[in-house]
Amino acid sequence: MRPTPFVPLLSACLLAGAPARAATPAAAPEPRAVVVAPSAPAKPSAADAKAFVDGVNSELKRLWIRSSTADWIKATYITDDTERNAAALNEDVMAYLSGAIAASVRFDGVDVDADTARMLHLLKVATSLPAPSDPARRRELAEIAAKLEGIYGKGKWCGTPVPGKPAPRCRDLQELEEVLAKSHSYPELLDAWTGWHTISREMRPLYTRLVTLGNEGSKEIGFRDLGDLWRADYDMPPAEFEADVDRLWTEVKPLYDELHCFVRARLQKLYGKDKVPDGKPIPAHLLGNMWAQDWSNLYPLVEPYKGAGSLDVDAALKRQKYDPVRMVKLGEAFFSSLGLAPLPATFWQRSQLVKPKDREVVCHASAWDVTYDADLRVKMCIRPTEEDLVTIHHELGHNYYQRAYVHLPVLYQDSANDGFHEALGDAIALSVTPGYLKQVGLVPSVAKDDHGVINFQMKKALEKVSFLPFGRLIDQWRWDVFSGKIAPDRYNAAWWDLRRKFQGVDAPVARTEDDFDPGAKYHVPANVPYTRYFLAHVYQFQFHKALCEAAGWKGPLHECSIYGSKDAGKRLQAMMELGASKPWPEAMAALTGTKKADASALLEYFAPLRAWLRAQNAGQQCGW
Ligand code: X8Z
Ligand code: ZN
Repeated sequence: MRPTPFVPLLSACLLAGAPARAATPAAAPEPRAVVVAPSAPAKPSAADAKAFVDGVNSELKRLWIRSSTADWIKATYITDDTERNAAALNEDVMAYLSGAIAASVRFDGVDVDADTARMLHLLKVATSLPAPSDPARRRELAEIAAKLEGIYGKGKWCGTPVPGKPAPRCRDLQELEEVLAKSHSYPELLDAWTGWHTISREMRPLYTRLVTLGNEGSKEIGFRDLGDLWRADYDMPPAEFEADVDRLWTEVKPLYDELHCFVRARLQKLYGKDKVPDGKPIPAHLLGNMWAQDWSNLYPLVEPYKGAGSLDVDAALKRQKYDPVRMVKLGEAFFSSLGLAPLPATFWQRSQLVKPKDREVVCHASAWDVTYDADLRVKMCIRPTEEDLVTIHHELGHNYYQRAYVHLPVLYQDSANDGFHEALGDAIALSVTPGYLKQVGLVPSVAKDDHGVINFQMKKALEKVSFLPFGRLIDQWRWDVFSGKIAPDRYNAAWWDLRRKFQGVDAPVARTEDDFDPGAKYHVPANVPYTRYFLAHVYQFQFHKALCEAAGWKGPLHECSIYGSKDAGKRLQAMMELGASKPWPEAMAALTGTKKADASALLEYFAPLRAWLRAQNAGQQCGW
């Protein structure tokens, strides 16, 4: 599925630009470029098939530019009008794709060249939300998709009114996230967590309908259900892909379990065993993040050796008065040091880097190429924090990737698989080491002793290792919802079953089927497939290791920074330029020399911390 940026229907976070896979809608009426067979259906030739995909590439590009333009406007200015406008243009894309996919069936069995065959396949998986061919149902689906993302973007928690007291101030997600990140007051955390989880209740009927209509659209183009379609975009049979994801999860789970055990013990000290019991999942609101997917904010609480290595980048950013533009320039400078060309002037004119005060926007970060023509943009609401600095590198990774494959036909304007798109910028951010931060003046010194190393590793593990089960479970829930294994009357209960099972995290208060907690996570209402991030958390360490080797690095993996290495930049560029033109194992080999996804680089990176955690946890009752 296409990575695309944002769009509601689209897949991804990288939105725009990448049109395709996964998302987009399509144009309306008769697919202009699709040649409909005349009455006597002569067997088409390979040349006919090639002409067909050429036509699809040009028509899709036209339609995607229109829809991603409307999506950009909507995401940066949510109103009923921009929502309706975006839905209409996405509906056009949906219509076009349905027609083009149906028309492509006539080339089944034709002996076409490799590129044509690949593009015919990519066309079928080009959207993460195929619509039914019935126009009324298609329109309904496009409207629901736009509406769901809007509900999330506008979400606010206005507190529980207390009779006789002034109404509490309404808070948006950013403000509530700030509470989750900073507060150690149990009731304050609980209020912010439960408050945010009220915004998604109204999504439930809309989401249920999206599932029905998305499944219908998927069946029409030959998939069992929408999850089957999502899993078909990895150059292997869907069942093999699932097995591969499970293999990776099994490889990394023991490391997660050690981290979970250590963090739970520290939380018990702070909140007491009545709140954080032995041998039980951790309450989800205590992990420093609204979704318990990134525990970096717990670092001050779990810092292994007080003060060893000064890693307070937040304080340095604030002290040095970094504004959003300067933070993005710092990210750009990293990519420039690898020999990649600077961002275009239009990036600075067109991006949304600061949260506008006068209107509703979707703050969830995304990177776009709105016109599939290196019209690169980032949409964020940047705050001066280390977390946002890392996200900036993540988003710029999308933008540099988009630019590298811009010369390709639009069906190839995507990453090798969606995990590649998500891994790129993260791999670069792994080079934001204490040594690099010192070089740019964001930490005063680098502690190279064992204590400094363990502290730095803990910080990285809180960000990366904590994420792994979350990345694994979101689509498990959706795959099961799409297949019907999870029925609507168990949406919420099944969600918490998975969160307990994979993350060892539980809801802090009883939940019911009036709640719709999956909708409180952006990618569910925005319909962005999520396994990509799980893959990316594995791939990024493989990429990092390969780039470090290209840069001639000889030391431990966690100390390597490729900053300034033109050789690493060349290796990266060569992989990115392939876009989606080759099956992903070939792109993996171009960068890393191996065709497989493999968690060994991640485990190598965290080896010092893992040994340390094991010793710390000795004698503890780990697990849940
Ligand atoms: O959605 C994102 C990016 C945009 S593609 C900001 N991420 C996932 C999330 O926030 O849940 C990056 C990490 C995982
Ligand atoms: Zn991303």
